[in-house]
This record gives sequence, structure tokens and C-alpha cells, in this order.
Amino acid sequence: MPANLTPQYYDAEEAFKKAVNVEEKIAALEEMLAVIPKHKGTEKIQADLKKRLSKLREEGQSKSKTARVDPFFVEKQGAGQVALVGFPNTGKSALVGAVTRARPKVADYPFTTNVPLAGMMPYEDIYIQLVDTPPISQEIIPPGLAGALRNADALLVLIDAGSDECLEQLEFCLKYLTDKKIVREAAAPDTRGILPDQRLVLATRADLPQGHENIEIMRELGPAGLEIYPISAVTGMGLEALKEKIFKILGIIRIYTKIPGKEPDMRTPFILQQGSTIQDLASSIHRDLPRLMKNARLWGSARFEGQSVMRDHLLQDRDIVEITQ
Ligand SMILES: Nc1nc2c(ncn2[C@@H]2O[C@H](COP(=O)(O)OP(=O)(O)O)[C@@H](O)[C@H]2O)c(=O)[nH]1
Ligand SMILES: [Mg+2]
Repeated sequence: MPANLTPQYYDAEEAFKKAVNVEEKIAALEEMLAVIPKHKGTEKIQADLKKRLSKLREEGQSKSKTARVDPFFVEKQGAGQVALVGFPNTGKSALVGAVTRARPKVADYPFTTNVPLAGMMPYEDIYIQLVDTPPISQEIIPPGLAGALRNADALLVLIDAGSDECLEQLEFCLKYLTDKKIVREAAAPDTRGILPDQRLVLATRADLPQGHENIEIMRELGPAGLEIYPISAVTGMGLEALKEKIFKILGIIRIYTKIPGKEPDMRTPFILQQGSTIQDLASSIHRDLPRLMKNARLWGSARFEGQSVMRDHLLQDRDIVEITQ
């Protein structure tokens, strides 16, 4: 029996896809349940919505208990979480302020940021979460910071190109990240950690007079082959390309979905890891979809538009997929 879902229902579903935390997801599911036409054709969907709702409510309760204990824990929002790490006064807060709407305190005295502070950075049609963190130095490393960094999906290491200590900063930060197993060479299953490719070193305050020379010194004397990317939060130098680099190191792709006979929904992509397949997309849309799926068609990276593809077909960033059940 057809479900004949209404525009209100699709709007609520849209809100669910956009939801960035458990509370918003719960609110959207409740709305979906409230507006879904109540007849035989939607019984299965209704039951499923109820199940998902009760699962999320449980999750929400256990989360709020743990969230209070650890002030360094930042709940993930958006397409990916990128944490900043660096010495005092390297321009961490200034960078977050320049590319997000968050307004962390920027000051020329050290230790103005005591706990992590998140802001959302718009990139094309998605948001990426940046997390400003308390500084590290030879004298002090905030306890709890390592956990927060390990929990991120990617890292920005900020080195002050305006400082004569830049090489020491670089070596100290990289060593801290490997010693604490925040950055690891190879990903082990079920262990958190960031791969070297997901860690980007920034030479900040590169507009300062000594910036150019210091960057040359770091490139020459720092680890061989390490990319050092100059930016300035004050002049804006390098910031646009930085957003693209951040998207790249997250290793994510955006997939848009469409309903047969309708225009694709280009507003809210599903975010998947690079290397994801049609099957992965189906399970992230709905738990039962991999089982119910009959056919999938692809626009974008396909050889021709609307090509039917297999479940194990590898998706590319910006693909459009239509799944029929
Ligand atoms: N010239 C210059 N100064 C900057 C830049 N970014 C930050 N600053 C200054 O450097 C100081 C420390 O910046 P802040 O963002 O608070 O550093 P944090 O301690 O790493 O968060 C402040 O006085 C900022 O105004 C930059 O790109 N260029
Ligand atoms: Mg700061």
C-alpha cells in the first residue's frame, strides 16, 4: 500500500537530516510522527519512527550525564570536527573568529581560552566545526586536551610564524601529538586517532615581517616533506584555500538524494566517508533501506546520467543518488 506522505512530513524529515544534535533529532522525529498520515500504508514507518525515537531518547539521557563531567568534550556538529592545537598567542582564537561566526576572545596575553570553544565554518553547502582549544607549551599541557583532540576528525597545528621560537613550537607540537597517540601512523580498528594526512600544519600570523623567513626556516629544518601552510587571520591570506584544505583532510564526500520523478534535494547532502558505497548511503538514510532497496541510479560521477549502479558502487563527492524500494 502506498504511504502517500505529505509535504509537511517531508519538511520534518528534512529537519531531521539537518539536525546537528540529539535534541534536534528527537524534535524532528516527533514532528514526523505527528504529521504522518495515519493509515495502513504508513504503519510500518510509524512503528519505525517510534523505535528510533526511543533509542535517541535513551542516547540523549546517557549523553547529558557524561557531558557535564568532561568540560573538554565537544559534541560533534556539522560535517566534521576539526580541532586546533598550538602554543599561546599563535592566533588560534583569531582564526576561529575569522572563518566562523563564533567570537572567541582574541588577546595578546596568553591563556585566554580555558576550555574548548566551537564554531561552525561555512564551506560551500556544508558546515564544518572548528574547535578552539587551550594552548599547550613546554610549561603546561591542559589535562583533558589529549582526549578532546583524539575525538576530533582532523587537526590544525598552529605555529606562530612571527616568533623566533617557531621551530621549537613545531617540534614540540608534533612530538606531543605522537607521544600522546593523538596522531598515529596507521588507523587501528575501534581506536580513535588521527592519521598524519588528517593533520595540517599552519604557519600563522604570516603577515608579520619575520614571517617569510621563519617559514623558510621551518621548511628547511622541520620534518622532511611536511607541508607548512601560511595564513593570516588579520589580512585573510590563505583563508579561502584553507577551507578547501580542511574539507580535503576530513576525507568526506557529499551525496544528494532524489525521489523518483522529482528534482534532487540539493539543500542537505548526506555526509559520508570517502570510499563509501551505495550500500553505505542506504544504511545512513535508513536502517532498513539496504534490505528494501531494489534499484539505485546515479547522476554525477556515473558514465551517463541516471545510470543504474550496483550496491558496491563507489560514490564520489557531489553524486546524486535515487534509491527505489
Ligand atoms: N599580525 C597578526 N596578528 C595576529 C594574527 N592572528 C592573531 N594575531 C594577534 O596575535 C595575538 C594572539 O591571538 P589569539 O588569536 O588570541 O591567539 P591564541 O592564544 O592562539 O588564541 C592577538 O594579539 C592577535 O590580535 C595574524 O594573522 N596576524
Ligand atoms: Mg585563544
